[in-house]
Order: sequence, then structure tokens, then C-alpha cells
Amino acid sequence: SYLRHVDSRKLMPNGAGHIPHLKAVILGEALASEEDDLVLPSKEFSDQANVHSPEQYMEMYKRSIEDPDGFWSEIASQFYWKQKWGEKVCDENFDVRDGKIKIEWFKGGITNVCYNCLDRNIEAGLGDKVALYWEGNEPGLDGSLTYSQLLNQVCQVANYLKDIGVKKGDAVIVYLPMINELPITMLACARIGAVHSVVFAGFSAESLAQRITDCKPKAVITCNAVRRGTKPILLKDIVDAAINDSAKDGVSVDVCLVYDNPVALKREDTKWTQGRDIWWQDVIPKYPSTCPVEWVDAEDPLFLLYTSGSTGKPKGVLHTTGGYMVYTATTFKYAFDYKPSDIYWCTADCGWITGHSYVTYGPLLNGATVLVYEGAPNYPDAGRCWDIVDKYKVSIFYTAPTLVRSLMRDGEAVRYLYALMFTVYLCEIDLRINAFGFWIRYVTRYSRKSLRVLGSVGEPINPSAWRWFYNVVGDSRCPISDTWWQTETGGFMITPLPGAWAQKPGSATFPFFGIQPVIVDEKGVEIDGECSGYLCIKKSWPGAFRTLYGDHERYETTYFKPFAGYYFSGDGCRRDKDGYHWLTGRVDDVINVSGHRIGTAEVESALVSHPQCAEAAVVGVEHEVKGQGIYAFVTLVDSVPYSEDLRKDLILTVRKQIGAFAAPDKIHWAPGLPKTRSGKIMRRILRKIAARQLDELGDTSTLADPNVVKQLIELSDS
Ligand code: 6R9
Repeated sequence: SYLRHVDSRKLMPNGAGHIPHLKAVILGEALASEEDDLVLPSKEFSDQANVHSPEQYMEMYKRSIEDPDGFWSEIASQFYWKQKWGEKVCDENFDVRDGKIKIEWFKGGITNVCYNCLDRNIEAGLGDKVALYWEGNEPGLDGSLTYSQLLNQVCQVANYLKDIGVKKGDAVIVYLPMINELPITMLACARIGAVHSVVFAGFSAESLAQRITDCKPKAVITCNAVRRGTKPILLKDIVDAAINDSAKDGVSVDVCLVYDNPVALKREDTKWTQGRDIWWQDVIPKYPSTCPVEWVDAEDPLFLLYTSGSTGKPKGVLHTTGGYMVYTATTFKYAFDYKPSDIYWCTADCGWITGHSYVTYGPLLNGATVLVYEGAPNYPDAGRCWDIVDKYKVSIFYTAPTLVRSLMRDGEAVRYLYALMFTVYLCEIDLRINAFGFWIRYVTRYSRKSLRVLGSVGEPINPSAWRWFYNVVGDSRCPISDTWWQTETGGFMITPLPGAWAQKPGSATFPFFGIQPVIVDEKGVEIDGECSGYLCIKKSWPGAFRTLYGDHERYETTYFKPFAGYYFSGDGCRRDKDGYHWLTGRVDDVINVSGHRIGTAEVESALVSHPQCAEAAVVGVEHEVKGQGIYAFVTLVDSVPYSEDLRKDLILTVRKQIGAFAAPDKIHWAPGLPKTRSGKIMRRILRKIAARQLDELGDTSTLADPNVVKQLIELSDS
């Protein structure tokens, strides 16, 4: 049915250039009818693109749906397989009504992802090509590794891990900032068949402990400290606290490998546990720089990555080897129109799925040059990203809407200031002020000529941010790949192919090869044509996750039971008259703050762990920069008075238990919460109160105590 949508749309003639009126769009200002504005790639871009026309996309897409085995096995054959897969390319049961959910791709195939990222590319002559550029937080601090150098370092770490007893299938927790050692460690694990579980180094000790307890790692790999912006973060202290915590649950960590980062903290100031802790620099260089590969089955696990769901406990999303390898490599190549001469920069941290699939595996599998940036994107000022783009001649820049919006806001502030200064200049008061004005034009003071393709991920990108990204950052010549996907999907699902499609600002456009998105109604019935509903996927794809670690039942319940026969994404989606997809955000109790997924239940359970908090209900609320902010309704235990100190303490509790990125933006004191007679909190009402849409509260008659709502509104501004 999807093919019909695409066929029926009136395809714009390719290479017609930009729609003239778009050129007239003033910075960031929304147009009257967002949906009908098409932005076409230039003829020059399309002519050189990997997929250069809608017709070519259609042909490839059709084949991927009608003959998935042929389509994917042809692509998979470009990789190295010690032994080819068995009879079936894909073996799946995607329908809970037919029994246990099972997804297998290339089963029986024997390969290794690290070998395919490094050794295979070196054999193909890329040994001296830069694999990783590293740019430190402090301008001027940088480094690079060629493919051969990277392989040597990966082998040293792999040999060390083997030496301390890490074997195929063992878990290793990685809690590192964005330094080259992070992808190096991931690849070293992959080389020996160990399962890495990277934990974003912004997570608190308690969150880290929870993950250690769940996957019982053979080792934890970290760094003593890191500087992001001006702030030093003492990672080793957090790891110490986490290891102590998980010891209370009976899970002990025998080895903690610590990378010494002297820029952030001196060795002698780092707290140390003799016998357990060991400095990276003291041991790793001693190991041989070659290491035989552990050949694994395509369905052997590659990594575990914990993500938030709508209930309290984070879910260990498990990805396996063969399908993930083929899928991340292919999506990277097409969605970014990758060419061997590209310099690629993705601003995501390897602690999230984007850093797994599109900092590490996807690009390296393609033999790409990847930039790893340690610092904050606005340090020392909001021009840092474009400074880095110019320094390394970055051609593909992939980031999140929240960063686009915050840089846009800084840029806008500068526009006003600049206008003011221009007035001053006209008055001939001080010419130097005008020169200063030029300096603070964060984007335009840099050339950005090397940019070719832009990318967005993590949350829906609003059309005005899209236009700013396109017109200002990309000088109206770089297509934007707005890639919709998830930790669970492993790789891009709905994404523009930059040379093929006319784009609509804010729409993720069309499905990637092999992906069949469907929109279903509440009953799980597919809706055709122009419609809105729940976004589901029919049939598996190579990069799909295979289970939730240790809880296959939760995997089925969360993703395959809500709409039998489909994978349920948890997102809402609208399809317009031309078949373009518009993601509308999560429909479950997950909030997306600056592109980070946070379960409302996780924040609630952190809040109620505070001795003075009796009950909490958390909802998402629109936020100018972060996309969504966290809004918490809190009921205190009897007779405890509201106070500013308590408010701060509650926020601190969440920071400590989850991480700073999950801190509530607002605490709303609630003498009571709106509940149905059966005791269920009516979040619909809370969302309206949080958004100050008080005339849209809807039916409150089913509430056990309708007075509660009145009280909450009265306390709104306290
Ligand atoms: C890759 C990643 C997944 C959730 C997903 C959706 C949102 C991601 C998006 C997008 C609209 C996009 N999301 N990309 N929404 N347009 N281009 O972010 O994975 O951390 O698991 O988050 O993010 O709501 O369901 P993850």
C-alpha cells in the first residue's frame, strides 16, 4: 500500500533548482503553508548523488520490498564473511499471534564487525587514510589516527581485555567521554566478540550502578575526568560510587581501566582502589598491536544499550552482528550520500545509539574519515561548530534539532545586537564596535564552504529551525537528511535521500530501503492515504534489535503486542497527501528532552524516593530550545510546607539518580493529583495545566475529586 502513496504523488521534475520564493525566505520565519514548500536538491548535487532521482529510489525501494533476500544479500556480499550465511537471509516471526517473536538475519554467516571496519578497509588500501580526527574541548588540542594506527590501538586494547579474562559473549561497561578511546574500546570489544555496553557519561552513579547490576560486566572502562566547556566532570568518582552501589546488589567489578586525562585532573588527585583500578596508559601500550579476530555468528550479540521506556527500569536493547553491520553501513552511505572524499562529523555522543551507528560503525564500515569532538558545541562560543567545520573541512554535518535551535537563538540575539551596533556605527560613535559585531556573527564569520550534506536526528525538527539550518548554516545549498529512527531500530528508518527527493522542511520524507512504515488507528487497523495515527513497521529489517536483554517478554509486550503483526515505534505520525511522513512525537510516557529519551516513570520514581515527596506525576511540556521540558507535579507528605530549598532538593535528587539532563524544569506543588475513581492519574489534564491550556481541560467529570484541578490551577504560578 505504501508504494501506491509514492506512485500517486506528483513527482517534481528533478534538478529544477530551488523553488524561487524560498530564496526570499527571511531567516527563520515560517511560511504560510509549511507543507507545500518543496526544497529541491540542485542539479549538480543530484547528478553526483548515490541515488539521484525519485525514479531510482523507487526502483531500489521496490526491489528491497519485493525481493528483500536478493536486495540485502547483494549488499552483504560486499563485506567480509569468513563463512557465508545459511539458506535463509532473513528468518522472522513478526507476529505475536504466531508465537515467540524472532528476528534473524544472515544466520550461520560468520564474520566480525571490527574486521570489516578496519582490516578490510586497510586491505583495500585505506591504511593511511585518517579514520578518526579528534578535536578536544580546548581549541588547539587535537589529534588523528589513520586506519592502520586505529587498528593497532584497537588490537592493544583487545589483547588487554583478553588477558584479563574477557571472553566472547562477556559484557564490558564503557563510561567514557568523547575521546578516541571510546570508539577504540567499542571496536576492541567487537574484535574479541565481547558485548560492549556504553553508558552515556552524563548518567549518574545510580543509573550506572543499575546498568552494572543488570549486565554484570567483566570490566568497567572509564576516564578520570573530562572537561566539557569550562566544567570538569569527575567521571572516576561517579564510577567508584556506582561500583560500590552494585556491590550492595551482589555484583562485583574486578577491573576498572582508567584513561588518564591530565587536562581535566591530575593522576595524583584521582581516587584509587588498589588491585581493581588500573591506568590505561600504564598497560595498553605494552600489549601487541596485532590481535587475531574472534569470528562470530551473524546473530551473536554486538552490543547492549540501555534506553528509557514508559516504565521505570531502563531497557537493555540488544543488537547483533551481521544485520546491524549491513544496515548501518548501507543507511550511512545512502542517507548522507557518502563519498570517499567526505569528512564526516556527527555531534552525538557514543553513549547514545546515534554515536554507535553513526559515529562508529556505519562510517567506519564505509572507510570514512570521522571527526570526534570532546567538548560542548557552544564552547568557547556559539561559533565553535563552524570553526571546527572550517578547520577539518567537514562535508557532512549531522546533529540534533536542539543544538540547531540553541545556535539559532544565539545567532538571533546577535542579529539584534548587530542591528543596534550598526545604528551606533551610523552615528559614527565607534567603528571598533562594528568590528566586534562582525566577530560575534557566529555562523557567517566562518566559511562553511566544505559542507555538502546536513543531517538531523533525535526529535522532530520544527520548520523554522529547519530553514535556519538550511539557509544560514548550509547557505541554501546543502540538503538536510532528517533521519527518523530509534535505539531499537539500529539505523535510519524514514529519511530523505538527499539527491533524490524534494524536501519539505520538517518532514522525514520516505522510508529507507526495506522499511515498510504503516500508520494504524487505535484498533491497529492500517490507515491509507492522508492520515494520522500510530507509526508501526511491517516486517523486520536487518538492523532491528533482537530482544531486551534478559527480558524477551517485555520486548514482546512493549513493541509487538500493542498492534499485533507490527513493530510499534511509540511515535505518532502523519502522512500528507504526497506520502511524506511527519513525525509528531512520542505517544507513550516517554519525554524527549534535547533528543534524550527520558521515561516519565523514571523521573517520578526518583522524585518519590525523596522522603518528603508523597507522590509525583511528570509530563512533557513544550520547550523553546530543548524541544520538550520536564514538568513535575509533586505532592508532599502531610504537613511538610512548600519551600524553595525543598524544590531545589527535589531537583537535585533527580540529577543524582538519573543525571543532570533529566532534571525537571518545573516543580508544580500539588496538594492532590487528578485521578479517576480507579486511582489512575489523568495525565491528559496535567499536560493541559502544564501547557497553560486551561480552557482545553476537557471532560473532568470522571475525576474522583474535581476540586483537585482547581487547586492545581491556583498553584500554577507558585
Ligand atoms: C536515534 C534516536 C528515539 C525517539 C523516537 C522519536 C525521536 C528521533 C527523530 C525523532 C522525529 C526525527 N526521534 N529522530 N522524531 N524526527 N528525525 O534518537 O534514538 O534515543 O532511541 O530516540 O526519538 O520520538 O521514537 P532514541
